[in-house]
Amino acid sequence: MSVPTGQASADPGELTWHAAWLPPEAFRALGSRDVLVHGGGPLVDTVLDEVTRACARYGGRVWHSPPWDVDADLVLASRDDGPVANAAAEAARLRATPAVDGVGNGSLGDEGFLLARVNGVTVVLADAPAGLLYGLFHVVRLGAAAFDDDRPARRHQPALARRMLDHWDNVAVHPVSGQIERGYAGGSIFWRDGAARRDPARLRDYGRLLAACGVNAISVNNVNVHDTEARLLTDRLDDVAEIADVLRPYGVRVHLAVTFAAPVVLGGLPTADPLDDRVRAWWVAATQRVYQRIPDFGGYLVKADSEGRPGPFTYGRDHAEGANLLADALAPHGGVVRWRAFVYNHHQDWRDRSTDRARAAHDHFTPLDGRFRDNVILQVKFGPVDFQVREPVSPVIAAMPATRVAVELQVTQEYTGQQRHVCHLGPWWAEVLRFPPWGEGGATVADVVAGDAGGGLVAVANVGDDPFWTGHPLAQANLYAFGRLAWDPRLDPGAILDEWIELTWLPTTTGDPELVRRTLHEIMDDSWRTYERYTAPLGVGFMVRPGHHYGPDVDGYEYTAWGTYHFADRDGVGVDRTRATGTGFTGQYPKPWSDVYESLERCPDELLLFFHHVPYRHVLHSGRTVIQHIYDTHFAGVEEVAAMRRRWQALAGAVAPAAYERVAERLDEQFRSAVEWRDQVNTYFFRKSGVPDAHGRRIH
Ligand code: GCV
Repeated sequence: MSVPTGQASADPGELTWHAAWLPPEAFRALGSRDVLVHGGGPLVDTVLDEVTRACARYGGRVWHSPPWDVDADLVLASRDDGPVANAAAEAARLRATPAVDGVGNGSLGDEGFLLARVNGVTVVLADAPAGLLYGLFHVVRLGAAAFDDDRPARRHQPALARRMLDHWDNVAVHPVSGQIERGYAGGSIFWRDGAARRDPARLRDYGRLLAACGVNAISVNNVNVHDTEARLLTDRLDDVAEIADVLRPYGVRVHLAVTFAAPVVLGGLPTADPLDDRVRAWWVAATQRVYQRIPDFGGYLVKADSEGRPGPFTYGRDHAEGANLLADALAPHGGVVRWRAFVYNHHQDWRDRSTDRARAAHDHFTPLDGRFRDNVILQVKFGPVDFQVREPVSPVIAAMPATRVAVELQVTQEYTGQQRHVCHLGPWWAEVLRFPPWGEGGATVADVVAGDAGGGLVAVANVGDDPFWTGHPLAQANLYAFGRLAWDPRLDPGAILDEWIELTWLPTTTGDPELVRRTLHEIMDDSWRTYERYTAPLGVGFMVRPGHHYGPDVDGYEYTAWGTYHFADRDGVGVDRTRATGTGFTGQYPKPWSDVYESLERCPDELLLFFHHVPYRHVLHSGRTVIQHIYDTHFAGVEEVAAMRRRWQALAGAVAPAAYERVAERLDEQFRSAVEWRDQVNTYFFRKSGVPDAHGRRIH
């Protein structure tokens, strides 16, 4: 098997995409060493292939057969692979003794590995092939440091067992949502114009990127399952199997988004009622066929009774009955059903102030806690509304102790600049994952979704067929950060960004690596907060243009059926979600947050307008009034984007011209858009409130 390395090329017929975070140069340290690989099976073959290619390029040597006691610099050994490999692993272990002793006891799990360096040998031991693959990529991340000083043995195991990307890719171009719903990086890498793309080289390279950041599952089609995509479950299953075959060597399991109406639209049944025997039999048979074709198929992903999708409500059934129908069909094969909790009324009357979209998931799902089968994962968006740049953590995460819950993030930047703006989301996700739903010192969001008992972390993917994978080259870092945080939510987002920079912007691609690193940090570290500053203020959200969701439109959704988000009038702004006078949403949180959010005094500034309707002259903890905060942050946000642009310009000549130009062009657009946001938001609130800017700056 040969693995492409994704280089941009002027030569037609050559690979035409950039290498993202695994250019050949990233393997230099490893590839110039003597390496021993022990173990068998497709994933170990992948390890061997990676090592072989790196060594061919950089002058190292590889062994994959006896003698086991060869004098290698790096030993990658599987402990579970029969007596021969065990003998090899034992030799490796002995070489690393005493470092491995003690730490090496007990299982390393399906994906864990142990790394040590003793007496000039770096040793990676794993109990399962996937562990060896992740161990290999860890060594790549360490670069030359993996071969420096002795290193005490350390166990590396993922905190979250399930680390998944959902592609909202359509097989057929949809008249409204296009080839990828909320896709900002060109076409799909899986599908084009109604057909499978059959581009295994690119897919394999993608699988490699995913494995190298820790992602182990993927769904290959949009949760809004249209007619063509529905058939992936039946007569177009071969298309899915081909993708699974390519991604399998990188430990990535394929899932499918399915329509709840499949028995009707595909099976010709008169109903999709989950309690109807014919419907049950249809799902059992369809699922059997899937597993015959794809034995390690991951399972189904379902968006039901949500934004017009079919679901159990049509038949007077609840979501536990709906999810369990699919769970029963999947259970004999070890599959899971990922059932989305994104259920809300999108036919609201804006005049009715009691309807609150933020409440909906909790209202619908918490009464069902304990009724879902074990192989149901309830997939909950991280916030109660919809992937805004700032939201509180969804109360559902803390309210379903008897249900396996997964948290869903949005790597694709639908509401965070659509990959035209730099908005590095690692710091935001780290904050969400570390949030303690039951109060400081208690379990965190990451704890809820961790391990086999948890549903893990899921994100909507941001990749397309763009040469830079993600449209904006710097948006790659969001995908990388997602994978790394899903592996270990305690990682420091700044350190993750460093990893990405070191793996991606290698010395061979720049004349001045230190300048590049410093500049990327200066541009990216705080870019999420910068984006927040020049867009919707203080947690209020959704001031975007309806439909495509790009650019400002303060009242865009205010009087629509989709929900009302700021209630601004001449006196004040914000949504009253208190129990005392509002929608009662604060009551969905456990203490202390139900009290913190209820209280005008204790509510954190950044979420104030999510929970409270306040006068413009309300004074924040920061000491500023709400209206002055709006003005100040919008002026500051634009200044920050101007600084980003200047900083990037200093890299002209220091990075590859294609990447330089792409980022420069996007920063120009980000600046234009930030000015538009600033002027529309400031003008809107100046006109509503009549309160002048304390600093006398120009507001139109
Ligand atoms: C796939 C938001 C997006 C929709 C998306 C939906 C979802 O509303 O705008 O495009 O649909 O979320 O998460 O299902």
